[in-house]
Amino acid sequence: MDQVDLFHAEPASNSLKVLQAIHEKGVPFTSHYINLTKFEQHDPAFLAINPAGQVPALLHRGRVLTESTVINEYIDAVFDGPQLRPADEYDRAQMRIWTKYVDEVFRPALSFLAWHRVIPGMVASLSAEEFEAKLARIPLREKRGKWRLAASGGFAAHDLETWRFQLEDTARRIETALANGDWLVGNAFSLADIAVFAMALSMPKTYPEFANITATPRMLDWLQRMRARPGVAAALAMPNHSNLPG
Ligand SMILES: N[C@@H](CCC(=O)N[C@@H](CS)C(=O)NCC(=O)O)C(=O)O
Repeated sequence: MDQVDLFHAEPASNSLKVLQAIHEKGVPFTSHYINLTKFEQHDPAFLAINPAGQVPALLHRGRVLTESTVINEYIDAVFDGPQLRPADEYDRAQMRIWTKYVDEVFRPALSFLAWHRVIPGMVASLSAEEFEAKLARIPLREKRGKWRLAASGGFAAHDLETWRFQLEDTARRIETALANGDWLVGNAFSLADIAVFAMALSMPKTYPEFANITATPRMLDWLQRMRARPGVAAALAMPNHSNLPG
């Protein structure tokens, strides 16, 4: 089996998504850790890999692939090992509804709320000039705006409230899906579980008001089942240098 190079941050969020797929499939890989707290994602060396300045990025046979959801489907399609996409086309479509929901709703809500909590402290030690210099290196315009708003504690109250509603809905959705079986789609472990777990794993700690033994008992069991999988456990055991949000 050939190997891949993976550029990633902590085993959390989008990096954890791809780390789980790689470990579950047993794909040999070289890990390149990008330290987001040191803004290494904006270093010219990394921008040469991903001009958007974001992790994860995969290098396979001299070609780069970005976007964690796309990377995971590619890994599953190209490498041997257990199948992570359901064979049944309807179930595969259901899996994609989950991965789309994670990318479009769940992950942004979680990410904006985490940035709101963490970024002001992270940039507090920088002078205004140093902060502007860091911003100037960010290739994506919308990311620059996100940094600026988060750093000043400037997210609108109604947005913060909407993101919290979305997290509450997400916990309910997960709980409802698990009424049909041990895994989110078609009674088999899939990329849907991988994508949702990458974002949901800390919810019982960070958002106990939404994910708890009374409101979401099946979700809590599923989180344990996920952690018990050797591939997922190996992904979670990757070095964790910070608690930076995605
Ligand atoms: N849609 C992309 C999003 C990638 C993304 O937002 N990555 C985050 C880490 S989870 C990142 O690189 N953040 C640092 C930054 O944007 O400066 C994907 O799914 O791979």
